[in-house]
Amino acid sequence: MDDGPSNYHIYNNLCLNGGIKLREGFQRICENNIMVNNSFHPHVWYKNSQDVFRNNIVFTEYKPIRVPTPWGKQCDLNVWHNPGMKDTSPAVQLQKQSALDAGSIIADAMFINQAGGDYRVKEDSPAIKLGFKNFAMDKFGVQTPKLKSIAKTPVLPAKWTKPQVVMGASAIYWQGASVKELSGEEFSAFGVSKEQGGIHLVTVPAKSFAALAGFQKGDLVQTINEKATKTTTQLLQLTNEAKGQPLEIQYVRGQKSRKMVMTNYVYVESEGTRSEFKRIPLLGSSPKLAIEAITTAPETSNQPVAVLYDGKIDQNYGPVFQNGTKNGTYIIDLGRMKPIKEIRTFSFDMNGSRGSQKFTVFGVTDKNAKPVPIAMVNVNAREGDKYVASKIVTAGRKKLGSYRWLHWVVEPVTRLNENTAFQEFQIR
Ligand SMILES: [Ca+2]
Repeated sequence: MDDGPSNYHIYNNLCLNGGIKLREGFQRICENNIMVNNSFHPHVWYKNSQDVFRNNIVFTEYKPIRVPTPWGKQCDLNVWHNPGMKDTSPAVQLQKQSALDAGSIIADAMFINQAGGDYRVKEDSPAIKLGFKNFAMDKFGVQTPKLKSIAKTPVLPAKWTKPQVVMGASAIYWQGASVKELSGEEFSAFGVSKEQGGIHLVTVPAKSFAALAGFQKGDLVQTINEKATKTTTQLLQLTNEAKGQPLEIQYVRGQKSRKMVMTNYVYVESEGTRSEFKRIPLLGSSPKLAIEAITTAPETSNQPVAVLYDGKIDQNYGPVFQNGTKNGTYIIDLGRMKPIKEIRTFSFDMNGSRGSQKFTVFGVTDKNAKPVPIAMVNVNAREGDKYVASKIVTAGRKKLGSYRWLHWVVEPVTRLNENTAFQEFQIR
């Protein structure tokens, strides 16, 4: 609802991929709706708008734009659907967003038959306990038989196969170590204040860049080049911003602050462009390692995988994972173990939205070996960018490692959970 609509009652809607947006206005009651693969979008509300948002089921965090907290008269008793979750937990992130939602929860909403389009919830659903009421799934749209006969049937959205709520489900890697932000009681466990914070190195595998620099499991990285690393995003960004210059790192081990200088590390450069790449051009055939084959899991659509190593950048989808697919994986086979110095990835901003890149590259030495995390890439296409390029390198211009296979594990990059239109993978 755009531009000032007031006094509406919005209820019993099943939104297939779309969310519900309420722009500025007064006295709207939005309740008992389901926003599949999407959420609530309050935009530029007035203070004291008296709006109500309750007993809804959302699939992601809220998507607000400039709404003063607390949000309206009531924002509460909503369920953030997290498929497969056994228990329920308070929707802390929603509470942070609205400064309300004290009774809202994260839980599996227990839909009766999501794949078949029946989004009624089972009797023992936690949504019912909060006051959600099932509504008919066959009374939508036009009602007369004549109109029904010519009405189109909507396409049901792909079912989300993985929980979308970040609860330690998807790992974050830095220099081969898996890392985690501190929360709750962990601050005092490390002997640091909430203001200082830090990133916990949860595992530090032998021979990883983190281990080679001297880090150990349980270390807490607090600053890089004198800037705080309170979030994993900051940790990765500050590493990339150093562009190969030494990283002066302050960290905590055994409740004592320590320092080290890291010179051999992995970082990512990126470039968005309207036409030609200036800093990250396509490699010619000579420095490039030959790709023997690419397979994907699950299957991709639109174009064959061979376009990912034909040396060209198309204005097309490429072999793309279906909307909503998380952790789609491109598996690159180099034929045999080869030393790798650099990994380049190119994408096209198809429909002005699929150029952004969000993926982790893993190296695999043999069929039974565990994939080794090499680097995480997170680049947003800017307005007007036609293409995006990223480059994974080491600061010492040494090798990233020796591997036979590389796995590009990708995540959706748009609000509608669309995946990147990858155009070319290059390795040398
Ligand atoms: Ca290509």
